[in-house]
Amino acid sequence: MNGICKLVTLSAVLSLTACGGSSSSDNTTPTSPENTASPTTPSTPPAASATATYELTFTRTWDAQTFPTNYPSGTHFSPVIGLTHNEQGRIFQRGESASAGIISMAETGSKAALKTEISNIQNLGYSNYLIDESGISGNSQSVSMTFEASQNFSLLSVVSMVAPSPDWFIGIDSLALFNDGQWVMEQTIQLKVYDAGSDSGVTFNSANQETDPQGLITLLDSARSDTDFAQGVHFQSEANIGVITIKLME
Ligand SMILES: [Ca+2]
Repeated sequence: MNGICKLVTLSAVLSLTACGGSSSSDNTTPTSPENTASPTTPSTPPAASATATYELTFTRTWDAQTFPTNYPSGTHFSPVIGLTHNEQGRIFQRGESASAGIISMAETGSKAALKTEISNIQNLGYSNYLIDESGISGNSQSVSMTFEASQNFSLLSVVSMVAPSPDWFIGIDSLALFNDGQWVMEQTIQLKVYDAGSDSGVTFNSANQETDPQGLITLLDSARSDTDFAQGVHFQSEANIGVITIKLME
């Protein structure tokens, strides 16, 4: 019971008096988690809040020391764009074709086409929150933002172009923020580099070279003379190019 009280306290949705109440109200009820969670038990703790606000911090770990091969000048990450959504509201998926909006973001850093696509997703009822923020410019190491989620739209997807690059980007596809009836308190996501499948350039500064027909979204693989990436991370150290941390705000 102590453990359950602790969990409930951490969730910040129920006062301690409810734990006391449940422990004294019904002596015949076993205190198994199963029973406590039953929706038909009168002493069931109230459900988690319908909505949640998170702080998201995106930090680059990409530099000339960790990824030396053909490290370009002017490195940065394009403006961050994303959404909270349901299962139908995905904006990209590894192994699938990238949308025009994802391609535009991955090749040029432009958010315009992807914003239109997200607007369409919202009109279909699959999302109600747009993330539209700055990226990591050349002279900074990180960027922070807040976003909102709701139980109906509890998946997080965000993307940003690795720049300069032919069609490479980092992203999170459908991270679950609401698990087992509770909002995720904090999570760190090591970012891998994706290839959007629309440009066949092999180094950061390759000239435009359209992939025709368009390929699928993959983790970035590279010849050793072109970049240090294999399966989206450093081929040897497995270092990541960046990291995103999300924290539930009280
Ligand atoms: Ca490519």
